[in-house]
Amino acid sequence: MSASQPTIAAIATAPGRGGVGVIRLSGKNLLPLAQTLSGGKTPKPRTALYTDFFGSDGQPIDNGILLYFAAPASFTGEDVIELQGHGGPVVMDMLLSRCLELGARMAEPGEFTKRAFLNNKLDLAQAESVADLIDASSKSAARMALRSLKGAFSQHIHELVDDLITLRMLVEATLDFPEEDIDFLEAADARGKLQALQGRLKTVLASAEQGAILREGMNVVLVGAPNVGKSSLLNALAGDDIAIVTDIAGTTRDTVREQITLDGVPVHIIDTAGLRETDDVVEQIGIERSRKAVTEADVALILIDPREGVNAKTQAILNNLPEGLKKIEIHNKADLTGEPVAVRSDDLAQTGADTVISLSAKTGAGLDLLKHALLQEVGWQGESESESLFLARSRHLNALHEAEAELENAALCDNNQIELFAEHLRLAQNACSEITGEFTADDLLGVIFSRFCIGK
Ligand SMILES: Nc1nc2c(ncn2[C@@H]2O[C@H](COP(=O)(O)OP(=O)(O)OP(=O)(O)O)[C@@H](O)[C@H]2O)c(=O)[nH]1
Ligand SMILES: [Mg+2]
Repeated sequence: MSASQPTIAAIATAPGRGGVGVIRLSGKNLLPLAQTLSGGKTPKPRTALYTDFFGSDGQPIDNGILLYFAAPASFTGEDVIELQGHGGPVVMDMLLSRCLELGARMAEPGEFTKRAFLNNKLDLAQAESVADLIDASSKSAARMALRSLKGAFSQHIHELVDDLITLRMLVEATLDFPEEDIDFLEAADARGKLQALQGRLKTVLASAEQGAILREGMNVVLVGAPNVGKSSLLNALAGDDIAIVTDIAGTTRDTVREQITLDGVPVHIIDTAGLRETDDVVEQIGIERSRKAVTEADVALILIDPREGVNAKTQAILNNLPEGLKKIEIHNKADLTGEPVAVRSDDLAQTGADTVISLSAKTGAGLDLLKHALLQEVGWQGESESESLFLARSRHLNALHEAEAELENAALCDNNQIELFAEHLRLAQNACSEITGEFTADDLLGVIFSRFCIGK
């Protein structure tokens, strides 16, 4: 990185009060700043220095621990200072202002990690896993993010890229000696090697797809006519009285959101106002929000009372469901209707759903069937495999799919299309390298790091 990078500073701990608050600085040649702040002491690298932190008037602002990491042996690869003071918002603000006075500027979101990436301390997939670890919403997600941070995902990508490079070298060598190209693809077993590569890519992709489910979770929306038991089902799934339940149609007026975890997979459930024509202004707004929630969902649970079947109200809802939305038809109130609690065949479906489940939100009978069906809808194969999964982002999946398509194109080339064969391999390699950031446009970096929190 160029020498002109300014010193950056940020409060690294969460806002609010805490026992300890940390301010982090990164830049070039920070020793003089450390000396000024600590009133003339010279910190030794990687050694805790207990000191007062002084203001410009020579008065202490706070006291605590100063840690100094000399470049390049630091998180960012630059000089890094951490000030561990008392974790109150006022003290932290005063300390931060003092750092700015001494020449630092406020760090942008993710800027520390971005510098670590630009100084080759982390590759891009590792940098992203820093944010994933902080944002992890389940233990398995946190475990996977940490494994990616330590380079497990990158390692698999590097191995793919290495194999691609080996195959490319082989092919490109042939391009230099055109008289040999007649049966080259057979002679050098280029096709066999390509097939092996395709197999490995497939394995990585499968792990990444499962990991993406854990990372993104799924959005489930409850829809249906008033009074069918949507809120009751939300409460049953959450195991808590989140939403108000009454026998008055139109009880739920606003969308109610709740997150649960099924087998480690975060599931965001949205209960909606039963869509119906109404003069009530508040309910109308709620219904509008319901419509919006539906557009963000992965899976819709369509609740009906099988005694009524798909009535006009339900039909109106069905007409407005987006194409491609996965649907499960729920026959609720099984305790009243006498339908056996079961997953039933989809030719019974009155709503075009893939699956029909009879259950009772009130007694909880059949809830396990629903939970299982939800995990199946998103393709989750079970927590037991999570040790080999990668907490992939859609960016990673897209790149892997692109590489997969290029390898397929390469496989289609015949013996006199070796240049084309080589070109597809090159494109596949570029796609893989996008994941680790060796081949990534600057604007993409901007997008990735801007989603971090400040101070990281
Ligand atoms: N017996 C029985 N009653 C149920 C069941 N599920 C819901 N109910 C009752 O049906 C009524 C309506 O339930 P809600 O959960 O409020 O229905 P809703 O679909 O959220 O209704 P709106 O918010 O008005 O659209 C309440 O009296 C519930 O106790 C069930 O499985 N069995
Ligand atoms: Mg309700």
